[in-house]
Amino acid sequence: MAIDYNERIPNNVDIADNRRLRRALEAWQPGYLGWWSEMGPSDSTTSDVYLRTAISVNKDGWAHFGHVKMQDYRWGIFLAEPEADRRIAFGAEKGLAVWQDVPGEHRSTLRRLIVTQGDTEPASVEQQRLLGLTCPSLYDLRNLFQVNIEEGRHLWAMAYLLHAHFGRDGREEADALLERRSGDEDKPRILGAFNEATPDWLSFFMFTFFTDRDGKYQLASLAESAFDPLARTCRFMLTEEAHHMFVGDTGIQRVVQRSCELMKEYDTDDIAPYGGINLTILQRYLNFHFAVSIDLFGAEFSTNAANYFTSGIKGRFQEERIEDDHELSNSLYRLPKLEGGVIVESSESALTVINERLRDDYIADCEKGMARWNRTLGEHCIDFTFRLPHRAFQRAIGQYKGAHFTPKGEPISATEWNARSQEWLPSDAERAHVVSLMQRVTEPGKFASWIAPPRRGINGQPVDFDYVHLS
Ligand code: BYC
Repeated sequence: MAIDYNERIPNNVDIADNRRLRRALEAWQPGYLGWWSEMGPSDSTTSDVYLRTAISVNKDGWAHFGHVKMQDYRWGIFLAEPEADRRIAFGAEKGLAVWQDVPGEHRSTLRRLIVTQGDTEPASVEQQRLLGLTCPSLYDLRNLFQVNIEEGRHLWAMAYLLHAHFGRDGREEADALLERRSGDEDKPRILGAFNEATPDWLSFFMFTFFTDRDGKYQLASLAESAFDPLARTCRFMLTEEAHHMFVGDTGIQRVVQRSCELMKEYDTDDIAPYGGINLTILQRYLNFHFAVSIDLFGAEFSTNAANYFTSGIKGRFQEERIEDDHELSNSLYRLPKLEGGVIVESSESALTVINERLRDDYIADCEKGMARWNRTLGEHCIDFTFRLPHRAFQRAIGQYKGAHFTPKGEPISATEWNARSQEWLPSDAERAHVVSLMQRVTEPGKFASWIAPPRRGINGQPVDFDYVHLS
């Protein structure tokens, strides 16, 4: 499963043997490179960056480190190794052999899911395009570029599936992935969170913690798919995704740590005058990013999701570890349900609330990360606790859309929401303060005033390693 970097498009799927596919991908490549130079990280082309590149998909080869000029980076197509005699693990065809080609009856559904997944990847690169200009350190700049490069590769992964399995309409969809733009009024990206701005590094860390984590759960569900090429693609993408969440998790932890240090040093909760970010502002950013990210799981009650499951297209998180019949025709699942403006606990057909089950798994994972930030507060004896807002807070998708709730989940009127939402979401002035702190730091081992250094460097390198040679 070694990857040959001498090929025009490095890959482990033998595109050399398939002339039509190779030509189609080679025809898409210049468009991709054009998109990257227009929308990829600003001012990065001549930088020499300590990047992780996959040289094979197995354990020893997927994380190869070394300085690479951004303009020389080679994106490729890598699928996890096939599993011999893999069987469908759930739904009506449970136990049958997985599909190597797209069954005609599932073609449009699969294409739509692959396009939705693929659309998020370039979107996030577009959202993060200008962050390099205000990096808090070389270490962080390197991590940003690593995340961007890999999101670009994840776009390749989905574009490959479209080209290889969906003929002409697949090619058209792959082209359209390069045409939509995050936040564009006329041709926006598909899902809400991917049209929000990422104007500062605090937003970036929140995004990589909360929104990339949606990526983990969606990819894990698609990694269960009966469509084996999709499952194998997502399995390999998941190995890379872990680093993106690490960037968010440790990034926020370092901001919390620095805020605690400044609070102790100046004996005040208001550290804004000393170049720090107040804990209340961090909580408001957290509220915003959590709410936007849980919308990405779709509606609580979803016949789409039930159909994906029954037909074997998209499973649950770690489907094979769940102990049930994997068909769910007679199973119930408990969830909060909005009835007459009030949230009640209800048992519903497990099949129709698959999206909510995945959201539950995601929320439990977010809680673990947040507990680590709270531990940092505890270590500094600071009497403050970060909390995830209630899932009904500030929602734009599903049953809570249009209703108003406090972060504790109490229903409130639109008037009260309008009067109080600034208590819970970052104000324009707070956002402006965070943006004002974003001053570029590029001396190895030095960090901006609002963030602590990491505990250790990348791949065993020291924290003051020359992670990026700026040109
Ligand atoms: N925004 O029945 P429902 C990542 C639409 S992140 C706008 O619940 P479904 C990454 C929905 O399309 C992971 N529209 O839908 C992270 C439907 O429209 P129609 C991305 C939305 O299909 C960071 C209608 O509402 N991957 O990888 O069950 C950096 C009814 O909804 C939204 C995926 O999402 C929304 N948030 O669930 C880089 C996996 N939510 O049919 C990368 C693929 C719902 O009425 N996608 N709608 O026209 C899916 O599995 C599903 O499409 C969704 C939605 C889970 C998103």
